[in-house]
Amino acid sequence: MFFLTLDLKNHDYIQENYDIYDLIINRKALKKMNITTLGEFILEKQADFPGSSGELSRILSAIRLAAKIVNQQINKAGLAKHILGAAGSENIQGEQQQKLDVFADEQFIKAMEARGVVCGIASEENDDFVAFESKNPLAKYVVMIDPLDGSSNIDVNVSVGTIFSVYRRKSPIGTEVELEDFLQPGTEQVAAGYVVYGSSTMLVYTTGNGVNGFTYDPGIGVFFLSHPNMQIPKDGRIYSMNEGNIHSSPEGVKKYISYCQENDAATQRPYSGRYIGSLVSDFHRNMIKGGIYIYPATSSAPNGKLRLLYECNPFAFLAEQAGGVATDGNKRIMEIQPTELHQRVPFIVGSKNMVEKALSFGNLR
Ligand code: AHM
Ligand code: MG
Repeated sequence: MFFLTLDLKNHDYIQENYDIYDLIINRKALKKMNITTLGEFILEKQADFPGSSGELSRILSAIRLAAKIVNQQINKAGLAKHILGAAGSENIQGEQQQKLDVFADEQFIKAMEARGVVCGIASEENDDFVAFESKNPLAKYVVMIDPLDGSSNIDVNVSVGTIFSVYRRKSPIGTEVELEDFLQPGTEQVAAGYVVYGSSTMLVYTTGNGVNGFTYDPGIGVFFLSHPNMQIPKDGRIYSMNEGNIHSSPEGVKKYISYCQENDAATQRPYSGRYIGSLVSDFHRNMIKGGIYIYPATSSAPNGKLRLLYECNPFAFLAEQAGGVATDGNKRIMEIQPTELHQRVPFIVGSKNMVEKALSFGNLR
């Protein structure tokens, strides 16, 4: 039995008892209340494409499932490390404790493989892509994933995230996937999204028709549509960069950051500096409030730090779908032809007018 407390009028909580079966058969009631679950939303969108095979829907469902499992583990990370695992490296069941990024990687890969809907997956955690001897030899999609971005933040109880994107394979269906299936420019993405494990857990994704965000209710294990048709404000007052790198950043970045810090009442400067150091959280905040995120080339990371395939392309797709801009300083991120799986690029993403202003200083990379 699950206890769901939904206010039928305000979407606030009131005392109502549902079990999961009630929740399923009461879809019509939820619709009347204007409440949509992620599962319903995926199916509704699939119905917009008559004749669709449903594979993409099943990929999104697999991501949803793995995200719930990862979310549950992240929420008890402090317990596992400091309390349950205090006696040694084993947890209370006597199992070896795993690093959460390895755990997350396994969950997403398992969920994809089990559903037989993708023919391969490339993960930031692994040197090479994994080819599935698929249960479905006709599987036509590949997935790129950063299973737990910013995982060093877990030790200090700061939000982390999962980032994913989906492409159609290039090599013939029925054959084993090849590197070229993964080395596609971001313009070829079919879907992209992220999960932010924060003060609430949210899943935000696009399939190229806008961006929608869903908030997780842990009490009943369901994501609800909470942020329909997300748009990044065209202007913002937040800049987000690891300023410890400023002296080794390109001249254009130095000038733009100085511009952000100047006093100017007309443009409401200085802007606020906000850097969580957890890309998913920094991006998510800027999506909602408006802002710019910059990770430039630096002396210690001459091509930037962030990975084109697992981090920059999915966020570029989401940003553009929400009215924002993503560039490496010279070129639209999504038009870069990848040459290797773990390729890094300088990354500037966010509110359209802010990114364009940054570009106007030139020499950003
Ligand atoms: P990771 O993929 O190894 O977790 O690194 C990516 C993270 C991003 O979440 C974050 O924006 C960036 O690294 C922070 O880097 P830095 O500590 O150099 O500012
Ligand atoms: Mg990462």
